[in-house]
Amino acid sequence: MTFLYDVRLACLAMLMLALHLEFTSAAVQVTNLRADNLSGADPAGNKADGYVKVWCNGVFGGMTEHRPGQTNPWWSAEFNFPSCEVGDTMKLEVWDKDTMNDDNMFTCTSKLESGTHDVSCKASKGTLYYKYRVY
Ligand SMILES: [Ca+2]
Repeated sequence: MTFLYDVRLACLAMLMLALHLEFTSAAVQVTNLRADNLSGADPAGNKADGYVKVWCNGVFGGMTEHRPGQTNPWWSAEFNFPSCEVGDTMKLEVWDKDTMNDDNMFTCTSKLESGTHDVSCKASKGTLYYKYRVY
């Protein structure tokens, strides 16, 4: 019986550890990135080859995949910031991929509030939408 009890205790300890890791692995999560009416940064009115770079409190979280020639792109990439929290600043830059030098089309910043939020950021070269969740 003592052995069985120890196994149960070990399982409980592992479960608690797993839950702890789950909660601390993503303090802020950014998902559901998409954009409307993106216009290319190049002359001659070409379509944008959009992608997005994401920062939280100055920490670079990575970038989305490219969406070549799309005016209303969406991105499947998700971003996690373990050390970000309420009050920190989220920054997203929308870029147009080019052969030589990529163009920064516009930048969106917002101060993080608790809970889950759908954010839209309208600029002259398009509108960016994303969702973030503070854990
Ligand atoms: Ca381009």
